[in-house]
Amino acid sequence: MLRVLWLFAALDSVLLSDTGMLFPRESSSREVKELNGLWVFRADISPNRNQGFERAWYKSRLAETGPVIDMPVPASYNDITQDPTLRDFIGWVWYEREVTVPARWITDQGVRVVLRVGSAHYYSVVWVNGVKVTEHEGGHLPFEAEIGTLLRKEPTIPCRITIAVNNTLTLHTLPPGSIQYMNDHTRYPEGFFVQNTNFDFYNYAGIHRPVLLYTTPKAYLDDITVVTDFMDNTGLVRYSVSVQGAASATVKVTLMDTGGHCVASSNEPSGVLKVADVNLWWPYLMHENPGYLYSLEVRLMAADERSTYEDVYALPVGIRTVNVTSTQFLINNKPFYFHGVNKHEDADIRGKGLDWPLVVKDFNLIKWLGANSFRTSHYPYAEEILQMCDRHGIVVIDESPGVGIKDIRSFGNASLTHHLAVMDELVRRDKNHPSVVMWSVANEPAAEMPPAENYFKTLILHTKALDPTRPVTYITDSNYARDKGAPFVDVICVNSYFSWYHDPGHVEIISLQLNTQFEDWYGKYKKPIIQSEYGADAVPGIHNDPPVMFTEEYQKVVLQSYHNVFDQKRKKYVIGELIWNFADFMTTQGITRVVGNKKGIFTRQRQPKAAAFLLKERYWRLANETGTLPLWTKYPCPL
Ligand code: BDP
Repeated sequence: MLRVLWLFAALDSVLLSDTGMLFPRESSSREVKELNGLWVFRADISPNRNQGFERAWYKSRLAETGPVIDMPVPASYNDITQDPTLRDFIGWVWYEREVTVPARWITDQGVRVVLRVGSAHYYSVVWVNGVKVTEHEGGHLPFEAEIGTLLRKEPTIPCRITIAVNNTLTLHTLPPGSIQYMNDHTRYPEGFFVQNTNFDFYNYAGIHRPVLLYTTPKAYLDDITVVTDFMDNTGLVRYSVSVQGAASATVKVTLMDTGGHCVASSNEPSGVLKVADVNLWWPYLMHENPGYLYSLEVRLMAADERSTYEDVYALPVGIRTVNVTSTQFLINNKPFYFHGVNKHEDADIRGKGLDWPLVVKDFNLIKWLGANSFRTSHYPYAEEILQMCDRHGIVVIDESPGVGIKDIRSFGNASLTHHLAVMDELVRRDKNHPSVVMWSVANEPAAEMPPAENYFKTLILHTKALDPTRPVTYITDSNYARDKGAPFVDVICVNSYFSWYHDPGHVEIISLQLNTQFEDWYGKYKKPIIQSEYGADAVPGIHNDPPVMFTEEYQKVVLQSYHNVFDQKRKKYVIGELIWNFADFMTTQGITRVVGNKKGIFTRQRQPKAAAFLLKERYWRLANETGTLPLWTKYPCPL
């Protein structure tokens, strides 16, 4: 065990940062340089996986210390080569890229140059020209470091960026895992170990999201927070701006509508903007013009003894409210029914790497399906995806990577401290997205264990303190009577797989068992309920009628049986249904998985199974019944 755990022990603990994490955007004062494309790569295959650190691979070009291969960024490295040891590799891998930085970024002392990694799974250490600039724990959120000061020390050499990434999961990581050494040398070779996990998706690793350099002036807009509300026809945008690098500064904020007209402005760093005749942000299928976004243009002016600085940042702002009653989920005071999907960041070849063609295809499929929402099961997705949700009006339940917390040792202080830090990072990144309407702190933890009560109470109260404007939940699968965390959540989210993991083949029991599930949870907690997962595997192209498990027919009949009960309960306190899963996805190998989980209504290549057509019919029916169709559906439409 110790042999792999040193990976973390050797590193400084991560300090919580109270700085902002604004998405890098170009403006008249900011430049962005993407570093996506081919990087140089090597996995550290030494027995203790530590040769890279022992021999300081970061001090020179990676190609000078051993063999290297091409590796695309962003992408998981696992499925890129034909090498089975790289697919299932556990330990440190090394990425490197040389960049030529525009000369003015270096010569102008008034410029900050920031290196940003959208995400790398799981633990990262970053060097620039051999000097460590940052490290980060967590595989799904961005991290960054100012590197301009360093580059100015040696302005003539190119900027060499080295990133070491380790995918090892321990009892205290999120998600948790454990490394198991097999010490019976009659059965396993010396040093043989495996990574155990308690979650049902492949632990893809590498640099999963864009890496980029961006500039800001020395005095800069570090963070912006907006909270929105409305009264009658007037929108209210409560904002606050935080500035770094200036002792005194003036801030001007202007809220523009989509036509570029100023609708409100102020010269204060915080305050409330009033918007007459407000265009609210509405979900897709709830309004004919969903996803309306204003632009909050923030301008900072500051000066020091040497120079003056101006920084400009434009933040998209959707004006909407979210409220929960004991039976309803309200967006802009109107009942919202989640008819949506659970997803994964997952696809052939690129694994969990951000891929624009895939992202756009998925949004087209979501809209085709008539879905109005998704949950970021089981970790935060790329911020680029949330921006798409903001624009298209797709409602999001934003989930932390707290999945597979099943071992009692993962409920201890070390785990809780890290989980709280992840919630800080998640809220800091996603707080301004109108599409995000609820935080989910975990999926299917062992919520019956005694420490779960304190763990979830602390975690949920902390998340509410970070963001008092959104409800908080975690996703449960356990018995309502034993669930220690449920008293603290705002919305009960329940996963169940009747006639699949229980009573296999017996779809006739679904109606009774699902009814009991809802009545039990509602009876005990009097909180609205989302069916946050349900479904069945279907291997595409396998048929049998009468339906048997793993056929397309069986998947359909399971869905239909659930829908009958949803239709009774949605008139009462059930506020949503999210199918498991949008698409087939890769998992660890095991006897219950045939090249991954096949509960997708689309294949991994995004082709529909029979269930997709069933769901499409239902979702459009729900939309017609409960919502307002977008303008384009009134024209010859792509349905
Ligand atoms: C649920 C989990 C999900 C799994 C699903 C399944 O939340 O991650 O993929 O079961 O087994 O309990 O298909």
